[in-house]
Amino acid sequence: SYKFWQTQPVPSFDEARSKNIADGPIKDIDINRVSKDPPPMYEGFEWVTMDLDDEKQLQEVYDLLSDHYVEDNEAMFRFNYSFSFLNWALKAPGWKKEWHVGVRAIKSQKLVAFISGIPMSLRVRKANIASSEVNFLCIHKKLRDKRLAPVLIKEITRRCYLVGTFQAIYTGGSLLPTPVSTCRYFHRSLDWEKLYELKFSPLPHGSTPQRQIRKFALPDRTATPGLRPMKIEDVDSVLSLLNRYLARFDMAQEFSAEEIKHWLLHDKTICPEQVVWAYVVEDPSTKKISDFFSFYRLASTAIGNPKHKFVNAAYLYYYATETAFEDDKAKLKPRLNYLMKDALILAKKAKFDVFNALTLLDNPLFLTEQMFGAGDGQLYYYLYNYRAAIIPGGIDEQSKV
Ligand code: YNC
Ligand code: MG
Repeated sequence: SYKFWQTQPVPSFDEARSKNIADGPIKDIDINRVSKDPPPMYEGFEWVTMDLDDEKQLQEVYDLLSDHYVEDNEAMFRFNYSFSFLNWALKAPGWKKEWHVGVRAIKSQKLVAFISGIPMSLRVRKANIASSEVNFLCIHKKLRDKRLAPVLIKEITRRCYLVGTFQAIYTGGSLLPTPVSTCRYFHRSLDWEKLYELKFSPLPHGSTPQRQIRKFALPDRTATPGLRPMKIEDVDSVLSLLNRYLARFDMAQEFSAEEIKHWLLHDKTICPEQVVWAYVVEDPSTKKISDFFSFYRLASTAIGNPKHKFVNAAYLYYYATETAFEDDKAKLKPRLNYLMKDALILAKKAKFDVFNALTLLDNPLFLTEQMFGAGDGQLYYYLYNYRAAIIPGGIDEQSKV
């Protein structure tokens, strides 16, 4: 199997298991030899470049994804990336129209498949890699299992190569050759009763609904002194804090000020519906920013649920704290627990049903204490045309906790 992936510049499972892997590109790309034309499309279908500045076309991508994008294994929930979310995620600084690739049925002009990339500066250990972050690969349910996905992947690859981007990062819930890292999803109930009605949360044997509701109850007010919503004036402080914090990890995005502003500050002109929430902790006397955290909104459709249409989920996003650099390492864990409890309180106030987090960054230091439970979903991280020794993901970390 892996008939397609076998042919691609990615490490095989065997290769990835070997020791002494030297990080670096797998193959050199000569731009002059990259085809100027897309591969042939199946009869009756055509390639299109989506113009996501056109609301109608963004709506078409939304419609495709809302009916056909990622579902859980039992087909109970399907991601419902909002129009605002897509406008935010697909039009990040430096975005290129050419990396928003669609397939239309020629006759009806209906959009039936999509794949996207956005440019990003990725660091793997000491190497900085100009990459494309590939996401939102989606094929209409009626066109599944026809080997269209490899054609879409080849086309986005060609369009990346053409402009000198020879590496990519992507994530997914299915195992392919070969993850550079693996994380597990954790979930923290905010509205236990609704999650129970959605069959997202079980009633543990021997417990009662009342007891579960009480268990996940949260205070009304946050506790961290100096905590307030992030403002545009905080961008440079947050940029410095986050880039220093992320330097502690083997793989991370490298942010510019423009990217911090885009990814962390809610902008009504881009997102009519709020997608991202960010808070900073400011010392009242020195005015220095000592910590920040953020989360974003990604709802899921509750497929066929008679009572609820959506699960309103908050996902922990970037955060950082100066305690990570202090000599007294023991300060990091209590500080993170303090901050994350406040994040939960704010997410609850913003009417989220559940707060999700992965096992990456320093998350294993607070997941259990803040009553997150392990989900059944794994998230695999992949690099395209880049070989890298495996980065111990949070899963290994978590099993030690
Ligand atoms: C997947 N998610 O293994 P083999 S995540 C990569 N990522 O190939 P067919 C995938 N490859 O095994 P279907 C993949 N899913 O024979 C499947 N594949 O080598 C591989 N679902 O193709 C698969 N979105 O067309 C197999 O399958 C081949 O009709 C089979 O289509 C797949 O966005 C899919 O989960 C996922 O819409 C489109 O099932 C479809 O099933 C679907 O016969 C629901 O394809 C939505 C969904 C995926 C979300 C995501 C990241 C995508 C990354 C793609 C790889 C990018 C590489 C980097 C390129 C740029 C390089 C530079 C520079
Ligand atoms: Mg197909």
